[in-house]
Amino acid sequence: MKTEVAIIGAGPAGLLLGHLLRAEGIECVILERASADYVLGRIRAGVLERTTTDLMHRLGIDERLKKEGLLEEGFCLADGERLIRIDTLALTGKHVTVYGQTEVTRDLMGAAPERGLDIVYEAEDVTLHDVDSDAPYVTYAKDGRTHRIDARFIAGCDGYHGASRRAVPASAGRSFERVHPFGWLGILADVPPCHDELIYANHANGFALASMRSKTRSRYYIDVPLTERVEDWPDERLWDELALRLGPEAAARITRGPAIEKSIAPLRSFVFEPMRHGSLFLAGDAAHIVPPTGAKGLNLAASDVAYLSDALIGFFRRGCNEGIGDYSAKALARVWKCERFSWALTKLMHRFPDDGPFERRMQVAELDYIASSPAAQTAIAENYVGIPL
Ligand code: RFL
Ligand code: PHB
Repeated sequence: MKTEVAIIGAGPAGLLLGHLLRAEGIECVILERASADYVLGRIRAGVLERTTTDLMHRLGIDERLKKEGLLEEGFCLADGERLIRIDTLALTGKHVTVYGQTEVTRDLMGAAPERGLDIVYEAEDVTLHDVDSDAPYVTYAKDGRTHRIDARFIAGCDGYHGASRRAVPASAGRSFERVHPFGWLGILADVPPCHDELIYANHANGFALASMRSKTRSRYYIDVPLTERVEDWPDERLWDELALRLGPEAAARITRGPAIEKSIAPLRSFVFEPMRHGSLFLAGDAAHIVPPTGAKGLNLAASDVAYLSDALIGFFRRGCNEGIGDYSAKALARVWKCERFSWALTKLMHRFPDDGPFERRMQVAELDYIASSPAAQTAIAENYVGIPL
């Protein structure tokens, strides 16, 4: 089989890219290792920047997002005692939208057949070949046979553990990485949220986040050492800890309920440079990971894909090579700024094992400064709603 762009991975990056290319009549096929149900079963991001909702709008796949997404005008930082509100709408003129990654994925998958976007699920042993050349190809196994797809370009949208990044020769790329010494234990429950805006809390016991998926479904997190297991945290223990860490105001409004999902996600900061090698492009988690503090992961995947689709549309529709050449530098400039923000917010809101009383005083002083300074609040707000493309 022959196509113009072979896309590896049907997460948000691959699905968005596929739709943006199909909207311009560019041929593409998505190869996904997992089943559609498995992809939809992953509970991940919850907060969408305007850049991401604008892409869904441009595609005309935002009917449910407009109806069910919750527009958030601000969020809170908590320091164990008080809530410090960051009024993102007043400070930047922009909202973020609470709408789960699962729902974004469901909408993009649902619209694929009518838009001629082919997705091959359960494609095993996806292998990239000749990415240095102008005629790369991908092989994969399905239904007991090996298949081959020839393409002009390959888009590696297969996440941190995917095959695409590994197809770049070691001498041609460089990784920057920090693995953080804790994970986020998340609980999803069908109970109303304790607050109508998100709360990121730094308490003596550690970090907590109160988030939501809708007015009747809540998502909460605490940080835990990587040695802990989900079984160590029966629901009641987790609700008690959340109530303590989020502070008295939020605790008074927490509704407890049984977990629909509970899992621990490790925290990592990671960037791979460059994001293009020959005919292979990397986008989303395949090229970079941010810790979830600040909600940038899915949104970065969307901004990469906005740049990449422009580059590919320029190439196929106008014969222009410029976007292809610029993609990596353009995407990385935004990636590093978002890495910085996610890292700074992680440092501010978590207790690191090596931190002593000095580092603690630094956190208290910074939170105090943020509480009193519109300039500091604006700097946080403009990063939170998403820096411009
Ligand atoms: P994905 O979503 O990992 O999709 C990659 C897809 O590729 C498939 N794949 C392969 N397919 C074929 N062959 C192979 N060899 C393959 N290897 C893998 C996988 O099955 C998968 O379907 O990457 P993508 O598209 O780049 O999207 C990135 C986002 O999923 C990720 O950044 C966010 O979920 C991060 N994130 C958050 N981001 C936000 O913007 N806002 C948030 O509020 C937010 N909260 C979170 C998060 C991530 C979390 N976890 C679990 C890491 C909260 C959590 C807890
Ligand atoms: C979520 O709702 O899952 C969520 C929200 C904000 C974050 C991370 C995760 O920073």
